[in-house]
Amino acid sequence: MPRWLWAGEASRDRPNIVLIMADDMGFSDIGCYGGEIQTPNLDRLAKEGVRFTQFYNNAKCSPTRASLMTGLHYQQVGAGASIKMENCVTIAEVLKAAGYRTLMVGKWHHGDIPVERGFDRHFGLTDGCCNYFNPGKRRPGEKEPGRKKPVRRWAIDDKVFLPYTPEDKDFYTTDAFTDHALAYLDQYGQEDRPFFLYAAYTAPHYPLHAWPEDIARYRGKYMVGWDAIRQQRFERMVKMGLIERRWSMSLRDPEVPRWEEVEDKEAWDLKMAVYAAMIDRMDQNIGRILTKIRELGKEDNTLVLFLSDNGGCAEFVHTTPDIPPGPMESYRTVDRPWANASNTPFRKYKSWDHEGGIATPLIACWPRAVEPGQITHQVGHLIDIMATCADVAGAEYPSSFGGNQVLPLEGKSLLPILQGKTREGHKELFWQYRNTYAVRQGKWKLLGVDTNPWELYDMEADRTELHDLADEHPEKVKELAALYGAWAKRCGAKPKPWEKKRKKADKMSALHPM
Ligand SMILES: [Ca+2]
Repeated sequence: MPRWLWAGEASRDRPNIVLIMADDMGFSDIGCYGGEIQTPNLDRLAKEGVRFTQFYNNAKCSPTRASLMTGLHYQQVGAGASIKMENCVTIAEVLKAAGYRTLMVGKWHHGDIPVERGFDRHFGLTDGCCNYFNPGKRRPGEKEPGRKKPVRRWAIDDKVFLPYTPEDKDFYTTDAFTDHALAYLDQYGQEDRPFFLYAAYTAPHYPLHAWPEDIARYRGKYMVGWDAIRQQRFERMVKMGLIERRWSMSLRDPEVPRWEEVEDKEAWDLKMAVYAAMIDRMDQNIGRILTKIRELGKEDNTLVLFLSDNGGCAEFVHTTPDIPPGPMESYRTVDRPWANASNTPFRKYKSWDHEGGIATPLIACWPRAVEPGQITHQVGHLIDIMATCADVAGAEYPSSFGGNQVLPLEGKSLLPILQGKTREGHKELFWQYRNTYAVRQGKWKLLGVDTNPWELYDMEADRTELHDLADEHPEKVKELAALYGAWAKRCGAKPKPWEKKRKKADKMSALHPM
């Protein structure tokens, strides 16, 4: 007897939806994806729900958020802190029209603000990143907050702050976002209608900021070094059934030294300890949300989704090179060696369309409807989240909204997968971010970077993208390249100088086959 008894009863007993996103978190950071970071709350969600092993994002903060919110490709709607999304509706607009209470905390990263795009309430950052302890101006008696940009935009409902300086001396974004989420649930959680809560944490995006007690729990744990951490994660992932041993783990990034050769090991240990503490703290806060939902008596019919917006980040942004990571006055990144470990077993990072950039954990838990303890290898993409939310809510995805045309939905509902069935997946999936671009069709993935020759990978045999088969399958390269070109044209992946070079490079390689 299937447990998803709501079928046909959508209008009477629609689920609450809680969508939680981490920022710049690697594929294997959390415990239930092989990480050594303690994430008991996410691990419990995984145990009681389904883990996806081939779920994809858009490799970068705002492109991911645009697709996530709209079910479209970000190139169709626009993405960026100063860009207003067009030709689309948001999940909040669709669910609000269907009678949901729509709530958001955390990072938005679009040019409009959440309450203009279907959310009843919002507290958080509308920009790309900020100081965790004080996103605003220096407060009396305190040091200057570390920062990259002078001002970060923030919003509380319809009020915009440039910047937001919290009064609370114990302010920390991850905690504050959750405090507001819990206040919203206290206020609206018992209404006679379902709620949609979008909690977009900024953790563990730089700067590396965490509470001392959380850092202390990881200090020294990373003295084993990144080579050992990568190997340990790989072994755990194989054992969990998330990856296959026959895909060799990617080699250490060639720009990263062997741990044995590293000086300042304690400084490197501190970096990863702070990063781990940020994820640990996020998990503690996710626990607070889950507890609140249980207290409201709504756990059974609440769909919780958790994912990351892009892979681990290798960027080097140290505006305070003399201040160690952790406190408010510092501004540091975790850097390439540890990002390489975060993305175990994959290659590359945030901003790349290799698996290290676009593969994310996705956990879905819904006690009433989802069989516990599943792992699925079915392929999905964040354009599917809108379709899934509309599907479970019995909500209509409109063809126009507020007098504006809305582009047809690109995503497909994940509900069959949640029900343990095989879904008819996407024929192809596409990515493009700046000078990196890719298409996946079944087991094949075609990948381009700048004007380098196309790379072709068999994802069934080689998910870690170590064996380029482009020379062995020129027809497949040609077919997928044509599909990519048609998609880029249809969706407005804008021509860039590198695209002209790409065409020229293809022409040259056709003339001069290697
Ligand atoms: Ca991000």
